[in-house]
Amino acid sequence: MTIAAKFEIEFLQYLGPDGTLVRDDLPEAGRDTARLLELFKQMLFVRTFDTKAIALQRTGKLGTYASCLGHEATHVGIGASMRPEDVFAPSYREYGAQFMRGVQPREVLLYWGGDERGNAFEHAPHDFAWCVPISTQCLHAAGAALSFKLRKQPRIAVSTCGDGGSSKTDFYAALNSAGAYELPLVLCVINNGWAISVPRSAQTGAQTLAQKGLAGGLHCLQVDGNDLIAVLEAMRQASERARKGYGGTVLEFVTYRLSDHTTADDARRYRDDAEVKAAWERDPITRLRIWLTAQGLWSEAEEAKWKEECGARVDVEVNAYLNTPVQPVEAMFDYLYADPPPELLAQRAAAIAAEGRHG
Ligand SMILES: Cc1ncc(C[n+]2csc(CCOP(=O)(O)OP(=O)(O)O)c2C)c(N)n1
Ligand SMILES: [Mg+2]
Repeated sequence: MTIAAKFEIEFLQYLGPDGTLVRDDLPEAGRDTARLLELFKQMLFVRTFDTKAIALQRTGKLGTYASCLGHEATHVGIGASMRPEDVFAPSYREYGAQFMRGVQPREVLLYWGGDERGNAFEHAPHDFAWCVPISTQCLHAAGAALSFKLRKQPRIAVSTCGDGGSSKTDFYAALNSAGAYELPLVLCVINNGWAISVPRSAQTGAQTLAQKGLAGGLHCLQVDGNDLIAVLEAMRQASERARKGYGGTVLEFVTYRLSDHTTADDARRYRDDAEVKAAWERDPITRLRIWLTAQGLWSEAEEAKWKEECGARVDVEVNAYLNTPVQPVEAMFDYLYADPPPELLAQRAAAIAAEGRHG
């Protein structure tokens, strides 16, 4: 038999679910304990924010919201691995990555509160807005990566999509172009086990989602997405390859969606409690807390103090959101067309009249 090609997919993990190391060849990301501690604190902040956002939605102060519970290590690790001049093209729940890029929590709240001004990130000028049409952001990132290559800039584009998103043509087209043109693109597939009510097992016949990149000639790696050290090391490898001109990477981060899909969903209708309970055993925050505590870098008292500070910081953001004057009703018509068609102009006038104003 003649073999045309052979492939293997590596699974990267350093810190196991019980908070102990599963291998002793720690990469730089695992030895830089000061940075790990900062990122752990950031993960706690993200969880505090997420809990508050759900409470806001439940009390009628926010529209539908997509929780990031359980994804903290993957999200924070991705954002922490990028340089300010790079470009991030997210889907809709990667707040942890976005906060590391400079997006403000108040902007996230504005967006989910139905105010598109939340999309205009004051301190993350290079990044794309949230992208709800599944995986189309992968193509935006590929386009950005192509422009970096043509301009000979040492920048990279990073995009995130879900396990469900990795079934979309846009994802395949993005990885194909990255392979064909050797683009500085990092495609992060965040495999959280579910695409709304579709489980990973029904999503694809592929053994791993990482291997999808093989078809495009990309570097591929499967990563424990609940292990911050593994996330940082995987991102380092992929970013270095991209920046040095060796082309793109597909990283599959294996994590779990501990929440409902969004606040408009009730996952108890299609998901076993036992599965969720087992997933909590792999929680990214717990395992890093155990490890940092064992290193003498963290304690219960410090956590209590930090959580209080997180709460206060989140309150400032929530107040900024709640105190943002709402846009005039006609704003929803004003950024679609340079010359709106007559039907829209009529609707615009009707909306203003319904508010009791004359526009
Ligand atoms: C093109 C397109 N088709 C369908 C939808 C409806 N939709 C919203 S989220 C979602 C599931 C996405 O699952 P996954 O990619 O795993 O991401 P996750 O929500 O788990 O982060 C679907 C089908 C959409 N937003 N866009
Ligand atoms: Mg998913």
